[in-house]
Amino acid sequence: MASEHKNLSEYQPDQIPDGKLFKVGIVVAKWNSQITDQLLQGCKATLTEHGVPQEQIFVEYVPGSYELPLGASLVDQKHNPDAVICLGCVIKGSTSHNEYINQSVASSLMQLGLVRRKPFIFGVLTPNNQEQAEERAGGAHGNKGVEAAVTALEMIGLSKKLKESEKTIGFK
Ligand code: RBF
Repeated sequence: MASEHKNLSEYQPDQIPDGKLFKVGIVVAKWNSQITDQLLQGCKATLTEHGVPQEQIFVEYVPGSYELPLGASLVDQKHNPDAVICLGCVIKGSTSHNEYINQSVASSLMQLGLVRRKPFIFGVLTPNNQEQAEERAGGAHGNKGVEAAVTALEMIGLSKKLKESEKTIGFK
């Protein structure tokens, strides 16, 4: 799966639902903050461009990416947003810590999404080095924070559309 060939930062804005009634939580890891700050900037700018009001975006910070799922769950409990976007950057080191962190974060966010029936977006970079991280945080490969925001908007749109259609099935 070569993500370098898929740059969702170049998406079709007219196909993204209007976010003026959407509430979105964002949880940001402080590790590699030079990178995660860029992801956050791209993410917030994209939500705002698509109409999500500033006061309906809730940003919280956690120490590292491993803490993202719990942070996301706490934000969900506090604000009941339509989606929670998790932003982090786990750079591969000389030990396998990155694999443990990435796998547990990915599977925990998937579980949260299925249990809570709302999107918990995996916006975690998993680069081999700093250069690859920079390329994906506003560099040659776009900004994955933008992509995380677009994914959240699309998934909220889908969820609202399906919930709306549920209401119209059956006797009136
Ligand atoms: N957190 C990150 O978000 N990115 C990292 O690159 C990262 N590297 C780590 C490397 C090691 C060896 C350890 C022990 C932790 C690292 N963490 C990293 C922090 C981790 O996500 C978490 O905050 C701590 O393990 C405390 O639970």
